[in-house]
Amino acid sequence: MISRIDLRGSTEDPRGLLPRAELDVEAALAKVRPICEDVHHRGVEALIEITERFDGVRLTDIRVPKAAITAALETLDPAVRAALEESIRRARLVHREQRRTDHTTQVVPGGSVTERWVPVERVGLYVPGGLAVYPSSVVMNVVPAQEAGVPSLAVTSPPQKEFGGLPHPTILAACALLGVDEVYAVGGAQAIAMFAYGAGECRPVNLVTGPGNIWVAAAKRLLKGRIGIDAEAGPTEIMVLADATADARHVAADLISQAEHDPMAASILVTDSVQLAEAVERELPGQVEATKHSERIATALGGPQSGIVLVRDLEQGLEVVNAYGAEHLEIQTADAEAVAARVVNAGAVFVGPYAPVSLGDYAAGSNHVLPTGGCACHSSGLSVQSFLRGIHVVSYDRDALAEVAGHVVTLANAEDLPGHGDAIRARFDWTVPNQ
Ligand code: HSO
Ligand code: ZN
Repeated sequence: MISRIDLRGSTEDPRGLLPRAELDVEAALAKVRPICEDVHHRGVEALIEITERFDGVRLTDIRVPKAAITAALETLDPAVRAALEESIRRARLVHREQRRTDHTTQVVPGGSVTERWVPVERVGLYVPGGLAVYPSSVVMNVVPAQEAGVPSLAVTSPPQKEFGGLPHPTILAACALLGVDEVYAVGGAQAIAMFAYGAGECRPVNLVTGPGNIWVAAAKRLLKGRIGIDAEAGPTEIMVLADATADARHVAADLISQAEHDPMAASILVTDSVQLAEAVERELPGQVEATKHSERIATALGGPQSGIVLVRDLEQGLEVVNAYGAEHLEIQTADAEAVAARVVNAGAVFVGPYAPVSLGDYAAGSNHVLPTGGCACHSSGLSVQSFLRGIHVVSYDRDALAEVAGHVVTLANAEDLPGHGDAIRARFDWTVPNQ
């Protein structure tokens, strides 16, 4: 059901030894390019045709009517509504504290640099609608954007045949709860093109965030530059670092929980306990069989991207963890806090026996749009920061400029850019020496 990788005798860098599902985004580019060009040139007409081809839905309008959004909330199961409201409340608590305040550094008397944090003006949020529907992803995208103060925000999600060509009603209901009324029934690469170029009622956006499939990732790669993007999301990953104190039933359940997303999902247990490894191996088949999406879970767990990694000790375990840079990392060890403090590469860390990834997926307050594919080594998950730009505002008076003028002219000349120096010298009637 799940393979074993024994690194106990290995002294090699674990990077090359850990399997990882590679998404061939480059190959998808060729298919995505004509779709994006078509949307660029023909706008709504192209969107309607492409949507009919890929989603089997003939849209009359790409925009979801406001009445449909309101109706979705009215018919939402009250328990789901309460859960979403709590998820939103917790996410707001955490993301509100991520807001940044402008800061001014007085460099010299009369000379200062202020870093002004300014929200992106218009953002497009992509909410996938493939194997599963993700109202929780609406929360995770919209809350940080709103807390950052983004003034204009649109959501798009693929139309669903069984819901009359609208996005899934729980997605619409989540939009309603969050006060989002600009929603489009467009998915895939064409949705990213719609955001980038604008089409019909959808004005172009500055930034697109949110997870999606390979077509969405390819369109993001193609259109990056014209628009900002958060990340090219790959299949989800869970890594669990556990010792003999961990409960095998919990570990197995957590590995299964993220494998449920995608047959390409990666579920990896890293442990120094052969006993735990064996117990998890025994536990998995029964739990997999008992759960709804057992087929795709079995594929994910049995795939080369998943496995149980045996390590000599937690020291080596941490090496593996930091080399892999998992999207989600659970620490289920005796002194979980201390071990977690030594993690430097992970999208999010879940500490101890009562912080499973599922909690973070829905209601911890943390964000679940996280870097995959090892991108955690250089990138963060979605946060208020993702929707802000820091603008340096430089303010110098005559005396402050005079004080540093000589240095600027010297550096300009050292770079053979005398025109730069002259822009300084002109302000002092060319009295600053040209050296
Ligand atoms: N684990 C997913 C997020 C999610 N899980 C949404 C359930 N719904 C990627 O972080
Ligand atoms: Zn999940």
